[in-house]
Amino acid sequence: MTTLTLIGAPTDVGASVLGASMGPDALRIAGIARAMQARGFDVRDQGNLAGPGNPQAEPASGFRHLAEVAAWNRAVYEATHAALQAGQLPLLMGGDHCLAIGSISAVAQHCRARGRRLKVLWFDAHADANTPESSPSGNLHGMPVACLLGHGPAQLTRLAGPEAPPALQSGQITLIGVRSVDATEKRFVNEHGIEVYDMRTIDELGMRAVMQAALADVDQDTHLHVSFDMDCLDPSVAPGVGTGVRGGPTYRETQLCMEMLADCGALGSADLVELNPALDVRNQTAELAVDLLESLFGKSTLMRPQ
Ligand code: EXY
Ligand code: MN
Ligand code: MN
Ligand code: MN
Repeated sequence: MTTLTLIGAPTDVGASVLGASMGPDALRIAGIARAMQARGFDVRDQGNLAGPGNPQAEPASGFRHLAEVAAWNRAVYEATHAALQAGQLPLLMGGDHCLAIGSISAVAQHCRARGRRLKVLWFDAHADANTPESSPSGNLHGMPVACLLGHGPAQLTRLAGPEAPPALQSGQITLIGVRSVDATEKRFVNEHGIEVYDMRTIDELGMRAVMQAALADVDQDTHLHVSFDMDCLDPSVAPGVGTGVRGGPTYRETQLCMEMLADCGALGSADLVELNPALDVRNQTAELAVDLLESLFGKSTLMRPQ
């Protein structure tokens, strides 16, 4: 039986809208542990990591809260790496999306040491590909993709050690659901040749074809990491997020993504981030997140032929 480790990272230091710090407890209240047990996992909720509070400071030298973001990411890196080393499947409960720097750096280091191929699927309304030079806000939750590709401050690009290479090469990450991209991010994404299935592509091709293309190079030797920003969904179904953007995938389109990910059988780790209970209505976005995670971990309506 696989052990699924829940790691809570209750912080919003990477964002300017407050509230994502309450995400882990909202997921617990929505029954994440029971739902994952019902999927056949031995579930261990490690509780919440500890880290600095949110100073609510103005950006300095292009960043808001760099020291605090680095401290949280070090904690996330250590907890994620320890879970993987113990043969467990880590599920990071954010928290804002800056925390994926820590989780994915740990997954990358683990895969590198084992010679395993890593592929990251990044579900998001945003590209999260700003650098400190290009960011309009200084918010580090708008920069994790660039940091993981080696563009950013050393405190965040070298979590695996001073000599470690960038966590990812650009061919290892695919962005899905994107519809709010700064001009500078557009340039970064194009120059790095990052694979992006934006909302226009989803509209034109349909979610099934998009997911087939995104998963085309995933095989049984691939460690698949899913980094799921709740603002990927249309805000009409997921109101509990800090930076919602209209025109996102529907409930059913997102369920189809999760079901196709489960079918591919390569999932090794995941992040569920940007859930903001302060902006939610009766915890419905947390309940939706648990619903989607159930599908990601193999719940389907009917038995399906393999
Ligand atoms: N691109 C904007 C910025 O860098 O400030 C907005 C980023 C929002 C990021 C959210 C979590 O995905
Ligand atoms: Mn994001
Ligand atoms: Mn986002
Ligand atoms: Mn580069």
